[in-house]
Amino acid sequence: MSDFEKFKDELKNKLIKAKDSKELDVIRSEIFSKNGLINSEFKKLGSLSPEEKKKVASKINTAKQELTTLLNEKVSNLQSNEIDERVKKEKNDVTLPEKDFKIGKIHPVSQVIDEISSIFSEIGFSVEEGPDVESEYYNFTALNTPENHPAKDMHDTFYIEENMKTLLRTHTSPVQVRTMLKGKPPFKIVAPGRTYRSDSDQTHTPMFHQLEGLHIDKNITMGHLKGCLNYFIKEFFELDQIKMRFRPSHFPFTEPSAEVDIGYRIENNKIIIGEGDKWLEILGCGMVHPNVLKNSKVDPNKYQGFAFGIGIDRLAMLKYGINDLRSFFECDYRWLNYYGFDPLDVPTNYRGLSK
Ligand code: 2U9
Repeated sequence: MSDFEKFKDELKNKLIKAKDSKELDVIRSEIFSKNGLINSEFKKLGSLSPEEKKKVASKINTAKQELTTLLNEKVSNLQSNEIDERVKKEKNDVTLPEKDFKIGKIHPVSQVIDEISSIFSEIGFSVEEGPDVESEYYNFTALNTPENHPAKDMHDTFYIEENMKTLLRTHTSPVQVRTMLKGKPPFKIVAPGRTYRSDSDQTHTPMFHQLEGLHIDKNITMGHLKGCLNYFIKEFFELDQIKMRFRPSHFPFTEPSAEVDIGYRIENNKIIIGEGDKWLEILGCGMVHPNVLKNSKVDPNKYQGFAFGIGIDRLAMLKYGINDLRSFFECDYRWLNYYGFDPLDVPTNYRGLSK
């Protein structure tokens, strides 16, 4: 056996025994580099006769072919072994419980709904809920809204059916009507939830949140309404004193109706609530219209009361310094991490609402 044959067999054995791609790289160089087996053998051809040259060159080419095939097989075997090893090592059992636990955050809108519900529960209001998909009757007719009222227009209301009998509620007021129809006075409730209007710009989103209140009993007056809202605003902004004013307004479901403004001023680019000579509108209210009481099977000669409506999203922006309404609905985890609240800190008036 020639030296060439011996060296070739040696390299074949090495290839068979190679355990990883590093060993293969060394062997590849012993075969194919400038001074490797194949090139060294080709260099010797110059000193041979033409016939011998042909014979030996053919032998070298056959050996080159054999070694190339063996090397390629080995590369592909080792690669699939390495992949199998990695899969075994890095295997992830998705059914196992999460170890690296990240605590979720409460959205500022949910936090503010909880805060306001807690404030009103302190003075005897309970929380009622109702469906988002409502009938035209509970959303408009029962609330004394005339047939030609602009709010009923297709451009403002999302109708679910062509006949305009089913819609996405434009306010939470149907909840109060439903509550009165299924019970007997007195009523002292708040109704938080999602509401919908066909409106979308910098300060309006097609879905927004409201919290409405209703207090019906014998001898309830505007004085009770004023006291109740003054208490609410002070508690909500966590202040001892608040400057507030009632401005006459109009809603079909209340008479008289008013909008409530609170005083504020700007100091070092920051808004200071409760004092100052600027006014900010924060809610609407009024004494429930006798027609609404009649439609809710409550006798307006025996009972009367007040109602109010609060836009939650705007209030949340104001209290927590959030300046883009649309960020509420973008589901950006980093935003929620920054503006969200700890799920274990349930707001109560005793402990401080937003501590
Ligand atoms: C019943 C009777 C009366 C609820 C009221 C308002 C005034 C009001 C707005 C506040 C901001 C809507 O989100 S907002 O744009 N709401 O101004 N809401 S009185 O009156 C009712 C509700 C139910 C049975």
